Amino acid sequence: MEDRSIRHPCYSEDAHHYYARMHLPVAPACNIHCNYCNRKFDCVSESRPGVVSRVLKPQEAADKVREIAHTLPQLSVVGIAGPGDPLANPRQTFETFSLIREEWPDVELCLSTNGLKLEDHLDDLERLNIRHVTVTVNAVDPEVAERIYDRVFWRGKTYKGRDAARILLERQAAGIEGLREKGILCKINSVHIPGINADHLLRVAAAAKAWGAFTHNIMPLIISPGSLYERERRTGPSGIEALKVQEACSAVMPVMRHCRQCRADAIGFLGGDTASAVEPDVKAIRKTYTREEREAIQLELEKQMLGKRGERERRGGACGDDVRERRPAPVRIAVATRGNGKVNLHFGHAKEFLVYEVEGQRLQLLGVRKVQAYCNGKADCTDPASKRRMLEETIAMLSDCRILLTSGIGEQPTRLVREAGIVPIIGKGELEQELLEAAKYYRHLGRGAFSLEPKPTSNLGG
Ligand code: CLF
Ligand code: SF4
Repeated sequence: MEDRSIRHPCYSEDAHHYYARMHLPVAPACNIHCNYCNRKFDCVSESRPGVVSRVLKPQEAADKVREIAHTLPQLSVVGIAGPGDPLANPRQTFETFSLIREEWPDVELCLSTNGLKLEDHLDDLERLNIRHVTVTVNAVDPEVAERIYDRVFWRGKTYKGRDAARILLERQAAGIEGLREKGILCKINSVHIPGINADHLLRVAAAAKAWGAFTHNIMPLIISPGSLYERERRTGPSGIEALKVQEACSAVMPVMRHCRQCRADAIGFLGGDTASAVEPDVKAIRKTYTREEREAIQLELEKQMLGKRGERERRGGACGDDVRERRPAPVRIAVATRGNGKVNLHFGHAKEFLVYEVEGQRLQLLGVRKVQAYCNGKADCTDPASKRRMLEETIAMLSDCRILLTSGIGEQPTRLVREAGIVPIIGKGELEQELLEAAKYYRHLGRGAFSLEPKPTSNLGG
């Protein structure tokens, strides 16, 4: 069967290093009200769903796609994910998709919805050949859901409490079943809300499996300022808590680990974008690409990606001659990267870290730890005391990691990172290779007395 997701940066972990997506913020209205959302708040330094700088009209969105497709040859997916719910704005959403589909038949179209109106639009999705749909399902039990959703607007009426929850969950299930019948790939997103649905997410995972969903993306809660959850002083899960829930759910069904909780106007590689800006490396090329060049570049990237995957699979079972290499203890490594499968980001510029576990020759992405998102956009990033606090928070967030891989790090952060028992290593190369070498080096350190001294080859920061 054709692998429909091979170039989709969200549906394939490999693809996210090679291919980019763009979101078109054409859908301002929403038909439910989540207790963690307040779409009035718009801070360009933060990155979270439901936020957007400017809503576009369908034709403006189509023009934007043309501009980006010709300058970002890695663009493989165009999605609509807000800033409200795309299906609460069906005219804008489907008019935009129609324009894109007509002009760019090779681009994958993608939709993210709360699911309330999904069943009503299954035929539209099929007609436009939209093959990837995400539904955010935070609960499958109305008792849990009523603590997450304040209200639901359905068929001209507003529902609250248990009734609202029941309607939303029924509509979500019907819509997801409909996707399956039409052969449209479905990803389930769930927001992990400590104290509300953390334990319940296993049941959501089981439902996702029963629905035949492609993957389950469990995202740590990010609270919007002014939302009910902020007033209730709720907080998102720590990196470790998020990891625990993801691990538990991954026993039931595949879990997505590389989500960046994008804005509704995100453009570029996952983790490498800023609002409405092209990924810096690509901007520097200052070139426009024809359709043929785009396709040739994407094909070449696919070859590279599959080649790497093949290498990894061959390496997977292989062991070194040294018996001690056979079952080495896993090493957890945090990486600062802005994409392209490289270690290419300075620690001080990182707003997120990819956390990997390396065991022998096996690499597993465990998740993404965000820095800025947790400050809720409130920290004064220029004040030295705030900067120090953010630095300490960042290091605490990585406390379970033994190595930090980055393209550069200042003196003070190096000292604090080391004090936290994390070895900072400067890398500039291919991510996978750097991870393997860093883990090997760490194990080498561990055989003798553990040392935080710089590696003689000067690969350590300092
Ligand atoms: Fe956008 Fe979502 Fe499509 Fe991806 S995002 S509509 S499936 S193209 Fe991806 Fe962003 Fe996570 Fe969404 S990283 S928030 S999972
Ligand atoms: Fe906000 Fe999205 Fe929830 Fe609508 S579905 S209230 S936009 S988080």
